[in-house]
Order: sequence, then C-alpha cells, then structure tokens
Amino acid sequence: MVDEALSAGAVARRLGVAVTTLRTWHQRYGLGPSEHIPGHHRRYTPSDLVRLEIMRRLTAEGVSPAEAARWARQAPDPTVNGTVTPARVHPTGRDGGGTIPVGRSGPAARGLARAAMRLDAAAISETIAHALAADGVVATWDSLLRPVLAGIGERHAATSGLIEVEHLMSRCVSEALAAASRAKVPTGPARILLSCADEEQHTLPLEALAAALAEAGVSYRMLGARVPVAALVEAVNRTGPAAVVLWSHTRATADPAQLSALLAAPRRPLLVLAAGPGWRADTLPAGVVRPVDLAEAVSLSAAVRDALHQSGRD
Ligand code: B12
Repeated sequence: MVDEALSAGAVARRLGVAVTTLRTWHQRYGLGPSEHIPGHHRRYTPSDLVRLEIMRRLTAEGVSPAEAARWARQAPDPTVNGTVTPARVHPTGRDGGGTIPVGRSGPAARGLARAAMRLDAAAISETIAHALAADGVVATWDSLLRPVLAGIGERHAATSGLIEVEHLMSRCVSEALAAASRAKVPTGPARILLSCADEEQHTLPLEALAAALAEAGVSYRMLGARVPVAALVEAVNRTGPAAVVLWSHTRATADPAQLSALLAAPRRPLLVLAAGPGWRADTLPAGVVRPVDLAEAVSLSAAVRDALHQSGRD
C-alpha cells in the first residue's frame, strides 16, 4: 500500500484540481488521505482516489459539494470489492459536457485536460507550473501542453465548441511560460529574434521557445503576434539579430515573401528559421531552415549564439 499511496500534489495533478481544493474537500467533507505512517505526511490510497474522482466529476457537473461528498463516501472500497470505477456509482454518467482527447499522454495531461474542461484556471496554472519546475520547458511543452492544445483543437474542429476552453487555456499557458521566462533572464546581447508572421495570432509555440531559450541561457527578443513584414525588417535592421524565427501556424499566414524579405534585409541574419505547421517546405526560399519541433529550434538558436561567441562577434 505504501508504494501506491500518493501525495496531495500528485493526486491534485491526476484529478486536475488545485491542492487547495483537495484541502477543502478534506476539511469540510472528510474526503482526506487515509494512510498515515507516523512521522510522515498523510498519503492518499487508491480508495481515497476513487472517492475523490467521484467528488471531482459530480462537482464539475454542478452537484453541490455536500451532495457530491455523500456519493463519494458511499463508494465501495476497490481494494476490498474488486475494481470499482467511479462511473459505476455516478448518478448521470456525464463528465461536465465531454472530454478533451489527449491520446496516450500520461495522467498529468489527462488531469490538465479535465481542469481545462472545468475552466478551473487555478488547477490549470498549478499543473503547468509544477511541470515546468519539475521537467523543464521542452518536456512540459511536448508531453503536457501540446497534447492538450491539440486535443482542444481536435474537439473544436469536430463540434465548433470549446472556444472558451481554448481561450482560458491559452491565457494560462501564456502566463506560465512568461513566468518561467522571467525566472531565468539570460544575460548578454539578444541575438535571436522571435516573431509571428503577419496576421498570425498563434503565439504559444513561440512563447514556449522563448521560455526554453531563457532556460538554456540564450537571450532573445520577442515581437509576438501579427507582425507586418515591414516592421519585422525594421526590427532586423535596427537590432542585427544572428537568427530570426518566424512562426506561421496556418497556411493563411505563411506567405514566403516574408522570408525573402528577411533574406534581402541590409543586415541579413545568419540564420532564418521558418517555424510552425503553416509553412510548406516546397515554397521556402533557398537558405531558410525549417525546425521540426521545439527542441530543434532551441538547439539551432543556441548553436548560432555559440558560433557568434566563438568568433568574437557578440
Ligand atoms: C490555442 C489556439 C488558438 C488561440 C491562440 C492563442 C495563442 N496565444 O497562441 C486563438 C484563440 C487566438 C486561435 C485563433 C485562431 N485559430 Co487556433 N488554435 C489553437 C490551438 C488549440 C492550439 C495552438 C497551438 O499552440 N498549438 C501548438 C501545437 C499543439 O501545435 P502542433 O500543430 O501540434 O505543432 C506541430 C508543429 O508546429 C511542431 N511544433 C510544435 N511545437 C513547436 C514549437 C516550435 C518552436 C517548433 C519549431 C515546432 C513546433 O510539432 C507539431 C507536430 O507537427 C490549435 C489546435 C492545434 N492543433 O494546434 C488551433 C488551430 C491552430 N486554430 C485554428 C484556427 C482555424 C484558428 C482561427 C482561424 C479561428 C477563427 N476562426 O478565428 C484563428 C486564427 C487567427 C490567426 N489569424 O492566427 C485551426 C487551424 C486550421 C488550419 N490548419 O488552418 C486549428 C488547428 C484548430 C482546428 N483544428 O480547427 N487559436
């Protein structure tokens, strides 16, 4: 039992609720951790988790916490009666209006998807902040954020719904990545310029890149969303970046003339990266590089920074 027991933080992440919510459920409704080893923090057992899962589902559907707790406390102990899924004791069988598909992603992504469905900003932010601190930016983006964002997109494409979930989630992701960037501001000149293509509003992958560069100690300058090409070229000419990363998420914003304008700029960058699923490989001007993922974009940017450093040009 000791090995299977979980801390409050681990349970909160699995369920996609804030630790403070767990504490409230414990103090007000008696749904606390039942394993107690003297001298250690109390731990949640699999039976506790089943009860809390019921509590989470019912409260997400609008059942009052007191009523939800009554149902939860009645749940049979799965370690005594065999495996009991929360659905068996669930009065309606619904889960707050559907789920976000996250494929084969782990419990943290499932918890985050549930928190997003409930529009629970505190739990979303807590889950992301914990992952960033524990696993770093690249792993958090690839294993936690991308699956949930892609799942929201998939669900939206199928139902035209979830716009409110998409907006809240985007805001929480932005805030968490900005906090991670602020926590490790690199020193040295900013020789990497990050920009979205003209009219491009999908900034999150670029924000992830900014946070990952900060984590890797690489200084950057971020122009953000919807940058007209004339403004981009102006920024290049004024700051002389060694590399420019231009993000396009959809075909509509992927005009290759923007890349040609960078290559023709008086202070042409050493490296021009066309990043994002909008760009079509067969339309890219010669000399433009297309990174496939966040890790590659980070390592290419860091390599340019290092090359400049070694040649004494930074
Ligand atoms: C969040 C979101 C928004 C937010 C963006 C907020 C923000 N600050 O970024 C808002 C609400 C603003 C928004 C607006 C719109 N959106 Co939107 N949005 C999304 C969503 C859910 C996530 C975007 C994201 O960050 N993806 C990151 C990851 C998940 O993308 P990915 O494709 O898996 O990544 C691939 C590569 O990019 C690469 N990769 C991943 N990360 C990184 C990082 C780096 C650095 C690199 C180099 C590569 C890389 O690996 C992946 C595998 O190929 C997507 C769904 C989706 N699947 O992306 C829709 C989605 C991109 N949006 C879509 C649409 C249609 C729109 C709107 C046109 C809606 C509208 N009618 O207004 C507008 C577009 C406005 C504009 N002109 O830009 C469509 C695009 C369809 C298409 N292919 O053309 C999508 C796919 C949703 C869908 N299924 O319909 N959106």
